[in-house]
Amino acid sequence: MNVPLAVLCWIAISTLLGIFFGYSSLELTTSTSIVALLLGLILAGVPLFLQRGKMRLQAPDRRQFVAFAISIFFLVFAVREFGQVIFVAKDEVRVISPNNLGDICLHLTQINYLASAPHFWPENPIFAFDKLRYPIGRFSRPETLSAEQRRQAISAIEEAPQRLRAAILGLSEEQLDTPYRSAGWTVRQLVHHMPDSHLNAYTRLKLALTEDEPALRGYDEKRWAELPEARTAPVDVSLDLLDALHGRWVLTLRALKPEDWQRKMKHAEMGPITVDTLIALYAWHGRHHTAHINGLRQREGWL
Ligand code: NI
Repeated sequence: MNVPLAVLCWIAISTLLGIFFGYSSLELTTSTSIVALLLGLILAGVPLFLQRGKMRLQAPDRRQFVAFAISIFFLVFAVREFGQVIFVAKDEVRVISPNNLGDICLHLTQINYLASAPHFWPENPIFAFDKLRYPIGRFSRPETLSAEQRRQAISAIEEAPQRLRAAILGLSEEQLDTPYRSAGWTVRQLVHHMPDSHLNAYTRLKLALTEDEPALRGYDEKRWAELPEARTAPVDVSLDLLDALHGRWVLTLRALKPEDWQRKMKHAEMGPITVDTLIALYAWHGRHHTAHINGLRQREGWL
């Protein structure tokens, strides 16, 4: 490994560590930046250090000397130019003209976002579209749940039908046929999607409890939601279906033995999952779609 390669590795490793710190709870601060630079230096320097016996320093020939002198000249020039367009004023990094350096302003903004809240998603307003689509955040997958987390997940599943009823209470037929976001499902499609999805979830639970690591068959939820009855049927049909289904589902869950929670199944998209992961997913799923409707009501002032 030669010196220029080691310097490139130092920059790359330090950058990756900086990004890691930025996303972690440690955050990107002056001290974590210094740690990232030092760790990068050590990791990139180790191969050089190990090779030190094999390396022999030779006096540079004339051509190497000229190349070295040109590099130093260019470096001084570049640092001076950058120093003029990028400067620090009152603890803030500023750029003289946003048009000067192409997308350097964008990169500085992104570094700023990484270094100081709000982070990239979902708090950052740049990602408002994601906020509409994932109002309670994306599902984060647990492998196991504590007894308390299971209790909460089962309660969420138990309450889901009445929360959905409350979310659409008093909406007119026209309001029910309004998409919750542009190019998204209508409220009616969301309501009919809930039993579509949860009937599959209930079946999956039963399969996991009665078979050895069953392979779960996926289904095309988008096409289910586009079938004629899913776009037009009265919402009460699905609300009643959901009441009965969740009643039976919760009875099943409350009767599970401790060892049942770790029974496995092979999910089409998620790979092998446990019963714990399954109930966490559907506790999230009910809240996720109900929040779509509540968010629409709030934005449209249908309160
Ligand atoms: Ni869904």
